[in-house]
Formats: sequence, C-alpha cells, structure tokens
Amino acid sequence: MSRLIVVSNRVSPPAEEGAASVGGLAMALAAGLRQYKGVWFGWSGRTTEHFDGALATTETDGVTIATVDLEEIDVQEYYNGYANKTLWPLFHYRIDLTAYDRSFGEGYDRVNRRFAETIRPLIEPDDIVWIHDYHLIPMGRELRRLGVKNPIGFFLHIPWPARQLVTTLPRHRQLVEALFAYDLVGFQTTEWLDAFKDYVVHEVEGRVGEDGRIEAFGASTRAAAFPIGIDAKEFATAVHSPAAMRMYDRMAANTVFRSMIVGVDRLDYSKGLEERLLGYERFLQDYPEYRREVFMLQIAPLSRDDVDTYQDLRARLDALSGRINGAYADADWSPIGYVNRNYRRDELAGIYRAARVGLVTPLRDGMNLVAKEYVAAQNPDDPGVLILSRFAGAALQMKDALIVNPFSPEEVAEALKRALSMDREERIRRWRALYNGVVREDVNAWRDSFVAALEATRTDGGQPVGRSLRT
Ligand code: ADQ
Repeated sequence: MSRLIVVSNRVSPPAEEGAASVGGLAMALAAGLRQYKGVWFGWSGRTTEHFDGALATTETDGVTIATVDLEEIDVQEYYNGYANKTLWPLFHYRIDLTAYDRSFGEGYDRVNRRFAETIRPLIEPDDIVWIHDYHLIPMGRELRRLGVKNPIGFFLHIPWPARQLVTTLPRHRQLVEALFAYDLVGFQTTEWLDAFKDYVVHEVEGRVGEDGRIEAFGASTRAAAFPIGIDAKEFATAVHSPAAMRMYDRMAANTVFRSMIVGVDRLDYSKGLEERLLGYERFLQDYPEYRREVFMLQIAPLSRDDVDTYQDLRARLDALSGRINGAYADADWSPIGYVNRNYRRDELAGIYRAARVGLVTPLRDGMNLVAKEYVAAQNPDDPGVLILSRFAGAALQMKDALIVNPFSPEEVAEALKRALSMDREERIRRWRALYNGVVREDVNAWRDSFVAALEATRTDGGQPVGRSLRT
C-alpha cells in the first residue's frame, strides 16, 4: 500500500482528538488517518517573523505530523482574507459578505506556493497526495510546477456554488483551471458536483464524459461525489464512556419532565443560528402548551473570531438569545441555554443522547457531521428525532429526518412540534434507517473510496470513479 500524504490548512493530531480541535474536517481526518501510515501536513497555527519553510515534525500512531509557521501577513491575506472573507462566504451563497481584495488573492497564491515548496522534499515516488479544502485549491498546480508526478487528489469539504456565483469572483477561471492539475477532484454531494460540471460546460466550454472524466483548459481530471461520514461505531461506543454518562446524567437532571432540543455548531453564519433561534421563538409563541416543557441547548464555540463578520454575528446571537429568555423565562425555567465553549467528544455524545430533538438547520453546508453524530449517539430503544435543513449536503442521504427550510420560522416551529409529539414507533423506524446509513457511509468508507479512486488514476483504464449517493 502506498503512503498517503494528506495536506490541510490545519492539522489535528489523532492524539489530540476530542481536545481543543473543533471542525468537521479535523474530526474526519483525525479518524480517517488513524489506520493509515503517512504524513499529515499543514499550518502550525503559529506565526514567524520570516517564513523559512522549517518543518516541525512529530509522530503519533504511525502518522507523521508535519507543520510549518506562516508570517502574519500570510495569515491576514490567505487565511483570514482569501479563504475566510472571499471563498467561504461566496461558496456558502453569501455574496453580500464576500470581500474581493487583490492582496488576498496574492497572499493565497503565495501560501499555496510555500506549502508546496515545503512539502515537496517529503514526497516519495510511490506516495499519493490528498489535498483538502478551499484554502488549498492551487496547491496541486504548484506541486506539478515543482515536478511532482504522483497521483494528487483534492477534496472540497464545502459546497461548490452555482455558476452565477462563481463568476462573481475575479480570476474565477484561474481558480477553476487550478483544479485541472489534480487527477481526482471530490465533492461532498452530486449537487455540488453538478454545479461544478455546469460551470465547466457553460463557462469554459469544457466536456464532461460519462465516466467522470472532465476536460477543459486543454487538460483533464476526474470528478465525483464522495459523501463524508463520521466514525459511527466509535461514536456509538463513546456514548457508554464514563464522561458521556456523567454528561448525560447532568443533562437529564437539568431537564427533569422536560424535553431537550440540542444544536451544536461552530459559531458561523452558514449554520443558520439566528434563523434557528427565531424558529424556536416562533415555536414558543405558536404552541404555548410546550412552554416550560422544553429546553433548547445551543452550543456554539467561537470560530474565526478575529474576522469582523463573526464578531457581529456573535453580538446578534447574544442579543437574540437574551431577548427570548427575557420574554419567556420564568423563575424556575429558561427556554434557552446558549454556550460558547468546546466539549470533549465523549461529553458531546452524552449531550446528544440526552436530547429528544437534534436541530440542525444550516443555511448552506457542504455535508454537516453534527447531524450524523446526533443519530449515532441515540438510544436505539428510545431515540430522538433529527430535524435537518434541506440545504445541508447531509439531507441528500438522511431522508428519514424531518427535512425543513431553515429560512421559514413557521416550518421550523411545526417540525419542532411534530418531533416532540412523535410516537416511539415512528421515532424508532426513522432512526433505524438513519443509523444504518450513518454506519454504512462512515468516514472509513469515505476515505477508502477516495483513496481507491485516486490510486486507480495511476493506471486509468477509464473506469467510472466515486460512489453515487443513496437516493
Ligand atoms: P464544519 O463547518 O466545521 O465542517 P460540521 O460538519 O458540522 O461543520 O463539523 C463540526 C464538527 O465540530 C463536528 O464534529 C462537531 O462535533 C464538532 N463540534 C462542534 N461544536 C463543538 C463543541 N462545542 N465542542 C466540541 N466539538 C464541537 C466542514 C464543512 C461541513 C463538512 C465538514 C466535513 O463545513 O459541511 O461536513 O467540513 O467535511
């Protein structure tokens, strides 16, 4: 088996899993790499006065973790700039929040070049290279410039937006052309894959073959959907750990005779937190018989807090949760618990299990792992109900959830009412179907199918790549 070189903006060593790291990509890769020997490379999260490409390496569970420091200007232009002020909002359909600044693009290209130059000496002839997410789209092209002939794959963890949005990006053609340096490009769902193909066909007169091969810019690549999953078995086991059970008991004691509704999201505008709170407020208003019978716990750890938009969102959420509590709370009951801290994974498992409803309502999300974690943590004999936004990639797989439009407070309120009054038989039936899917399409299946498809490009016999989503 060839060695796998994984590259992502940040790395989260498996040993640290469950500690401070938050974010779907880190969770998925930490779980995915555990059984794979190889290298995981990315930014250390630290800055240095002058970039020198010095690698810090450690070894954990047979995985070499290699990190590099960046200059402050790199962090401002590449990470806070092009990645998080340009690509992230645009790819999540928030053109109103998207900043187009020439220096961001320059910083983005520079850091991608620096990453490629730093990792180049570690790449051996038999290795395969797997680059992750929107921070690093041009890195494959930079590696090719340095003479790397190995199979290189790219996986986009966030949505690929509609063509009309992509074309608002200055130099969008260069960005898309960079994807053609890869042997394989993976998307979370067929919806994002189709949007990418639509761009290639209608914007740059490319061609899409039946077998997943895509040609444009005088080059060709392969593209397919590889829906990411969680380590479902591990998560279901974590539920029985002492930390999970302690947390479950704490939650149960806090909600005696009440049903808990839980939301767990990085504090990000794509997650629909304001709309969710408004939906919950509408629920309290429209169904007064449920007041005092429910408690909503929204866990939202701070994320990208040095970007203004995130600080603004935080202030609005503080105000909104305060307003709802102010309007409806009683001496011995408050409708919302709103917390900004991180929890260990086993603690989260206990929290999910104690919740009668998992409320997952992003406005746009590549996949969404919280929906899958919530399902994995449920008690099979008395499971809770998942309410899921139709705009999460996960909605294409998790059809037995209550699917809602998160922009409609009425729809969210009605779904809450339906979930809270659903009989046990229906809860079990829905949960079983969801759980089977979460176990079948787990993180190992995701990693293995991507790596196999990438390996296959070495001797590309024109075989179709990727797995299609269960429909
Ligand atoms: P994210 O946008 O970070 O991921 P998501 O898939 O929901 O979104 O993953 C979040 C992860 O962080 C989950 O594993 C969750 O348990 C964890 N987490 C959240 N809050 C936490 C807290 N307070 N304490 C501890 N852990 C917490 C991006 C894309 C997604 C895609 C993933 C993976 O935006 O659409 O599903 O990558 O590809």
